[in-house]
Amino acid sequence: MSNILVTGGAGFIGSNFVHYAVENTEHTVTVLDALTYAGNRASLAGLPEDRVRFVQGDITDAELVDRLTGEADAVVHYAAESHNDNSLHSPRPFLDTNIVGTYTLLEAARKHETRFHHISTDEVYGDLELDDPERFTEQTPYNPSSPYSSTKAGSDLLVRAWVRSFGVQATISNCSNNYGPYQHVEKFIPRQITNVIRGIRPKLYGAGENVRDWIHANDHSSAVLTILEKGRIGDTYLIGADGERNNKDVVELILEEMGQPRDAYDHVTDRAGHDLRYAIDSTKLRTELGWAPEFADFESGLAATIQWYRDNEAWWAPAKDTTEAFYASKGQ
Ligand code: NAD
Ligand code: TDX
Repeated sequence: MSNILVTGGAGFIGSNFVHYAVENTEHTVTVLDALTYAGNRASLAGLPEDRVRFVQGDITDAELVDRLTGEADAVVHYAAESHNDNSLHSPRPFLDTNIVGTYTLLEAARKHETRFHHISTDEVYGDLELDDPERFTEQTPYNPSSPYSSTKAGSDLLVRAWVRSFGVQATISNCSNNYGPYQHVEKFIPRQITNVIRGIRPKLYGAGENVRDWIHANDHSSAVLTILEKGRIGDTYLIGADGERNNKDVVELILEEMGQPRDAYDHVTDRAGHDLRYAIDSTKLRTELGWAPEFADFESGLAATIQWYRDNEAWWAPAKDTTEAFYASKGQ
């Protein structure tokens, strides 16, 4: 049994990881989270106090990070500014958290010789054509498009350098688009579900032909635990569940599942520099470490996610109006 320091553990994927680790392992968890607009203490409600400790603080606070890392057996680093649209409007926090925050954690992991796992994204590879025969692999060259993905790419490169230059015991994973409970209403799937609940028409950027490769957050969690236990130090692993869908199909599925006409959505102003397609080849993780996704059926996972948002309006309602007002100000 070990103590894992989970940065960003009050965010979407981090909180899903904490729930998953409590249910499926013996580990204890310390969450370090600044509770930005994206963090929510309520996402950790109901977890046993003897397994999960919550510390509110910033990953750029070197003294705090040093102390907590010194107390941990491993660090799993989720904390980030994570939304592409915000990065186009206000890039500075992305540099502070994603670059300086990762640097601060790496220095602590170096000093205390702590096992470090860095959570990253498929967006560092840029985008694919719709008919590209090859998907992203660990060998694909970095080619990020947005302030968000470029700062994630920068953080990955810092991890690689700290492994090579200072012997930090780190691994990296780059995952595709996650869906599931506790995702902020600014993101595509929760935005459309909560719009329908509120009687607002879903909003599709451009023609809706952009493809994302969807994976359930629990499958991301099981992959991260697998890499933490069995991954080769210094290596990168791509995480994906063969879940490619275009945005138009996803909106139509949501509308159908929620008993609305499939065409009851609006086309709105497209995202600047909008990546066309992401697709992950996760062969390395599957063959070398024996991982496989459990939630392979996107339709049933989406239906369960819709039900979660129906059942948990108190969790998402406080953020809904400000989020929609921000989108409306940009014609989205
Ligand atoms: P999120 O925005 O929902 O959560 C981020 C969390 O980090 C929040 O709780 C926030 O309070 C916290 N945080 C932000 N800045 C901080 C700081 N300076 N110090 C401490 N805490 C801070 O993000 P998410 O969607 O859960 O993404 C988590 C990680 O997974 C990110 O690193 C992201 O790049 C990566 N990722 C996300 C996806 C996806 O589909 N959402 C896919 C692949 C990879
Ligand atoms: O209202 C919307 N309408 C719409 O058509 C929103 C919010 C989004 N979209 C489109 C843009 C994308 O093509 O849906 C797709 C998904 O958008 P997001 O949820 O913003 O996700 P994306 O930009 O693909 O990035 C996500 O996956 C990779 C996460 O936010 C990142 O943190 C992760 O790295």
